[in-house]
Amino acid sequence: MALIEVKVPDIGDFDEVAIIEVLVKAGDTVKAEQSLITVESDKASMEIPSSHAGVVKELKVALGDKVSEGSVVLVLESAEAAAAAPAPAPAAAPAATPAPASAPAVPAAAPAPAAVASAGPIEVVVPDIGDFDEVAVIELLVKVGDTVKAEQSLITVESDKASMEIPSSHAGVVKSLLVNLGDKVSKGKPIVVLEGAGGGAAPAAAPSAPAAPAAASAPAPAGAPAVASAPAALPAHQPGTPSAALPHASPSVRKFARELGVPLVEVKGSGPKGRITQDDVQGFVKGVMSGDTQTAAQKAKAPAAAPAAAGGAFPGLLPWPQVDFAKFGPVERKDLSRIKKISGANLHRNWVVIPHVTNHDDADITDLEAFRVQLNKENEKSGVKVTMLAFMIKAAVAALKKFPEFNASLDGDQLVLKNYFHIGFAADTPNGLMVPVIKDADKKGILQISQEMSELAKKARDGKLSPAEMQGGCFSISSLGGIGGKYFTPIINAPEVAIMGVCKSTIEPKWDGKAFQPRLMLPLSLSWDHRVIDGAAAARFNVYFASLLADFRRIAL
Ligand code: CAO
Repeated sequence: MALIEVKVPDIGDFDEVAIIEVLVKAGDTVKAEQSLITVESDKASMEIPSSHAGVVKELKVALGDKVSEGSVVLVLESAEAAAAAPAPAPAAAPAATPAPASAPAVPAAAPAPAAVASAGPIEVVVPDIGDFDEVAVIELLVKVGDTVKAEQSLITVESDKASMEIPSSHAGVVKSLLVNLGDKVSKGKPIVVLEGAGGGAAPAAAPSAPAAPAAASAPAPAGAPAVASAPAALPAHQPGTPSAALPHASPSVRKFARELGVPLVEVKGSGPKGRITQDDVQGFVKGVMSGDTQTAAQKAKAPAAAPAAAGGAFPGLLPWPQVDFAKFGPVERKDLSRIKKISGANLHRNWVVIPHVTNHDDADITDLEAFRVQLNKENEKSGVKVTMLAFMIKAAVAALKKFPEFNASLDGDQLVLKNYFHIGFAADTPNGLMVPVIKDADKKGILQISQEMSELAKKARDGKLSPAEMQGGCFSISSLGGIGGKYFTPIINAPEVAIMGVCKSTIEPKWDGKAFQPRLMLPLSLSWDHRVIDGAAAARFNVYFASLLADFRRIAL
């Protein structure tokens, strides 16, 4: 084990940048390139990644510290040979390194602003933004007709690990905007055309607070590309009047907000300088869901315009009860696990957004269970145990093939029909619910599926599932069969459109036309998205699924 000092790599012209987030703590295991801290200057924020994998032995920095190239961030106990590691090499931190090099004030591209104050049309281009080849435009900070000062921010761009504002090289009036939200830009790409500065805009001597001037002219969606790209995420929430303040958040928080469809402009930041943290975004989601998140603008407007809207997101709903539980008896408080917070937010969104319907049915698995028991006896030595879930995954593939609209996702007015068959299964873990995905289940046999399932379930319980192992699912199965119960309503795992819930099989008397026979019956609960699937199709899907389990030979038909 070697002790390695992880240092701030070359962060360009930035002399001293403030640490605004510390993303790891002593004892954490980090991967190479995992982000350790977020630093921020006036116009850019970036995450500083680890140059090595290892365990954090000691943190050498704290929130608010100023760091520059070579500052030691932490000491890592690493199995990697120190020699093999290019210490704080930029190679280990490709995304973080170049970003700020030119981000602050467009040194190369910016001629003296006053000199061009009255010139004709001027194209402002993206300056040298280091090694970044293509970065996405995530905010448009000006609109046609706006008067901008030199060095006023025009757009915000973002890569994986850094976001930066691109300032204007000149003062002037915006004649046309040459980029749109979501566009990819790189050095030299024209952003706006400016016409000679009017009035007092020319002496752009004070490129001070970057956010303020931009905000003054920020168009409605500024800072909230998430709203534009993911309107379905929090549809019940009525965005208020755009805030006058630019949202201040790190790239990872922006990404998190985008994934949840949270408009950052409406989130109140609790971090330094009003910075929005992940907790703020989560709090916002909770508030929206409980009807308790109104912007100041909405609140101000509410009494006159919508007196009934006390519930905010859900007009007419009472606010969430605020109870002092300790009044009634002893209590203790426990933080929700990270997984619970994330899965909770997703489940809540899915439940609120998707019009769920659940059809219940039963499958006669008497013969299949006998076959499964027999199979396990034969395979005792292999160590691979086959449970009913593996058969259900195969049955799900066959049913998806027969009913393709179940193997689909909604994308606006279009249905994306998938020609692959990746099946997720809900796994109960000490930290909460996870859904690993068996990829290409159509190409795998029962034994291989069983083996993969037990490996993925173990990884889930050990907290070792990679994001890739939870992505790409077409349809999910949530089996409570090993626990008990009869029927339940599983929540659809968006963007999938259906999920099969399964409970414990029991022996029940079934009438065969002459007498009651003891049959092993498996309760099925299929939840489906009524925007995509009709009740009749859902009933047919269930009947077909059950018929496959009743006679598994049908799978081969
Ligand atoms: N009926 C009766 N018995 C069943 C059954 C069913 N439908 N499904 C499984 N069983 C039995 C198994 O055969 C096994 O019995 P033995 O130990 O005697 O062999 C036992 O129950 C335990 O099975 P298992 O749960 O270990 O295996 P599985 O393949 O059925 O499930 C996994 C694996 C990971 C899905 C499961 O462990 C799990 O986490 N389930 C919970 C999923 C969940 O939380 N869903 C809710 C989501 S919504 O909040």
